Amino acid sequence: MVSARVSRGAVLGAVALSLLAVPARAAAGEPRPPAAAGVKSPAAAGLPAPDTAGLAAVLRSAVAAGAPGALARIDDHGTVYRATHGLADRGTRRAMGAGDRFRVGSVTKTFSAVVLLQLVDEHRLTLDAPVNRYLPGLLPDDRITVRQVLSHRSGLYDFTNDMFADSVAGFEAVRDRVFTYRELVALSLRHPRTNAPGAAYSYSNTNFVVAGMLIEKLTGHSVRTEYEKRVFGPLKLRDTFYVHPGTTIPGTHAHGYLTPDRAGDPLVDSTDQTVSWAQSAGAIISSARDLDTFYRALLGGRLMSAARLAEMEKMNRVDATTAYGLGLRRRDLSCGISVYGHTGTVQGYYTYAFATKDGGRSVAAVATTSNNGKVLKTLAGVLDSAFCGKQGKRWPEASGKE
Ligand code: REY
Repeated sequence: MVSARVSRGAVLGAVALSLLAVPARAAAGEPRPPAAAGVKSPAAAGLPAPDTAGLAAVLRSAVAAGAPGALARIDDHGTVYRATHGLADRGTRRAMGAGDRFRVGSVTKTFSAVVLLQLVDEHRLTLDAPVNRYLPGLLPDDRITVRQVLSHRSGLYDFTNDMFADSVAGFEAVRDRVFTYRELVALSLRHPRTNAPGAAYSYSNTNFVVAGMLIEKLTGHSVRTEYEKRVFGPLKLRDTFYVHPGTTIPGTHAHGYLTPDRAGDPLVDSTDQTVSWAQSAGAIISSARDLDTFYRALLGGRLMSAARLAEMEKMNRVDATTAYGLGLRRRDLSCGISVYGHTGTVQGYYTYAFATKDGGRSVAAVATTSNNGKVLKTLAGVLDSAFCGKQGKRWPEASGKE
């Protein structure tokens, strides 16, 4: 039986504890929560309390299913819950730390969408204009609009399907590669479009490569400069970086381990890579604290006008429990609550980062493997634990059984 210790203050330092769930007031210096600390907004009052034991069980199950480590953090109107399990580094056997940095994969797409929606607010970009108005001749169909790109309805084929058909060989072939955006778009255009512009949702990294090109074209700056100036800086995201084409994660971080396709083959330490295959579609590095801050700020209306946020939150249904807006997902949870955020997959890391519609409560979690569907499915349980409380689905104990 794993003990879950609960106390106020900073994370308990005792590494002997394999799991900590620590509610604490947001430390001084952290961005102010939307409501005064300790004062529950009406929305928060309507939400069940987070299920910290459930959160702990989800992380244990993710590790039992093959992730070397996992962490999660809930920010709820100034109260913070942190949980960790397993190892940050299999080499040194350092335990996972609640503040460890990691690669967030496609959570990057929300950051890219935020920059573009700010440019819409500044009248420098029109969502329903064709991409080719800003990037003449880039796409083979003048009808493809910016809005279709940001909502994955452009029909542009996802070039990563070919790239990672063999997970380890595909990864090793691009680990140190530096691609231009145009090279990535060219890989996509070798294939026919998956649908006519606007006709269907089809998730594709190519869309957010185009998003990065739009950012650079319209601003005259790198995406890194724009992320820093518009989001990382104003929100004081001290753990958040865009280092492309650098290959290392600055500071204390969790190692990521890619699961090979062949059962029984050893995990591959995939921490260091350029992530040049993703760039503005997936190369941001962050921490659970910063992702919680980011989504609370976004949904709380602090990153763009209310009208632009409403555009971002206009959803097309994807499946029974998921819908997609502009660089933003909605997940409809078992208890009837819908939350907004994004998932991310980059070799060695699965990330979930979601918040309530008013931004009052957010959760971010990572498990440090990928290419392991069982871990991905298990980690989704953090959403139920964070937002549905004890009304959420029950998650299995450390046996790893689903
Ligand atoms: C790319 C392959 C995943 C990951 C991807 N990530 O598109 C973007 C996202 C940034 O949506 C890789 N899968 C894995 C394979 C499958 O290699 N053969 O699981 O690490 O987050």
